[in-house]
Amino acid sequence: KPKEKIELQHGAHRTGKRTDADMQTWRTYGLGQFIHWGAYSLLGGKYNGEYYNGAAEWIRVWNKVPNAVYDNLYKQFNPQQYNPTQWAAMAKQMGVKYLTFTTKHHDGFCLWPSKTTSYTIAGTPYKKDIIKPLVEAYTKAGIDVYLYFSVMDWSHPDWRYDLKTREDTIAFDRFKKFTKDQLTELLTLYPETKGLWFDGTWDNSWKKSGAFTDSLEQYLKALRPGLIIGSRLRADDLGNRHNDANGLLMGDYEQGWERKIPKTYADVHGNDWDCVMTIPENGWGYQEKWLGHWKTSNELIEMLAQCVSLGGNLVVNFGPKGDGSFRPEEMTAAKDIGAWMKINSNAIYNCEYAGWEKQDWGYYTKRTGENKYYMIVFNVPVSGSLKVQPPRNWTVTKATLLGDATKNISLEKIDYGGSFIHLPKGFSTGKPFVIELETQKAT
Ligand code: JFZ
Repeated sequence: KPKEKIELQHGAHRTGKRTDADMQTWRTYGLGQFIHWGAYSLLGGKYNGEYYNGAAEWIRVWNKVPNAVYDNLYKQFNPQQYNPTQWAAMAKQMGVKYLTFTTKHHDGFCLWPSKTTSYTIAGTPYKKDIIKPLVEAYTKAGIDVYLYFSVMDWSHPDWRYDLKTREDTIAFDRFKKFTKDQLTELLTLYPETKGLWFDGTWDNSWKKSGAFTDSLEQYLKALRPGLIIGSRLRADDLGNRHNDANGLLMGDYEQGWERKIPKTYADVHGNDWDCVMTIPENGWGYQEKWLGHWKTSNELIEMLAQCVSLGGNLVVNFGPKGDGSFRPEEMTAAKDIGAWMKINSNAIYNCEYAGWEKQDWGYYTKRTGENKYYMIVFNVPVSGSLKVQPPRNWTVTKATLLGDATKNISLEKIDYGGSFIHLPKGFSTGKPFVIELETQKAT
């Protein structure tokens, strides 16, 4: 943050959070699903018999698949197992409230029948639009849909990484129009879209286009009032991204929490935010072999608890195979998370940062607009007693185990307005569990 305010024409246009109904809904989600699907899914991180452990959607660049080979892959895209109704049912069972889906990744392949290029789903043996039935199925299941869109486009002759010559500028102007046309198509074809998730906006060409990024955002929001766009779209007059030169967020929520989670509430700087997370270490698109560590369901549930406890949402990524089916590990994660959510989702949906002193047993969340607090417990102390220390003048009046209200959880008042929650002897669920606290504030 600079000492003196820098005059910007294309900086943040708002201080603080959005307060409208659409953004309030976004805050209640808690859990989301990301899906990366495209031509790269056909390779599954493998080329010429060799596996590689980078992000599978980057294989064209990182594993040096010849462009002529990669750019023709889509002619084999024919996902006979693609069943959007089933996808939505799986997501619903898992308990997700929003989906972000790749309409076009860095390779430029469009999963909708765009009129702006021939590099689309219409040119595949499958032919049919992928996006429309997906948006419809998820919307019908009560899950909000957000569209991922990569600005960077390896397939387009006018894409530039930087603008060094007059020719670059002329080409990139054409590219801007192409981008705007594609986005117009998406919002027109899929009017249920709640927001756009931008990516591939880190290059100098885009950073030098602050005025355009600003006008594009305003145009899209006028086209679809209430539209939600994170901080990865714009650049300010000076090429700053996410936060403008005055340290203010440009966008409706902070989009920089990628595969990492804030540790404290101070880390989120008062912004709305979500964290997008892969199950394997760094793979978004389908990888035939998960090399390295991949997260267990309990790890993912802990990440969910941590995110919601700090006022954010967790978005878990899935990378379906080229044929449209999900790998068993992902189906298991979805099932486990869903089973947990079935009992404990009161501590996730419509919950926010609680503001109570963090304890070592796990994470607090608080139901928005109510005096209900939740303890999401991951580590039971050897003593079997969980300490709760509300701020001054608050008291806990009742503690109940979610999923089994008959379990004898006793509440003992201790010094400084705190309490101990005593668990029954030998209590263990083998899973994280949640204790709901009813509380009162002395007046
Ligand atoms: C981007 C993509 O390159 C990747 O393929 C995937 O789609 C992911 C969701 O987004 O990767 C990024 C983007 C930004 C950061 C890191 C990886 N970042 O800001 O640290």
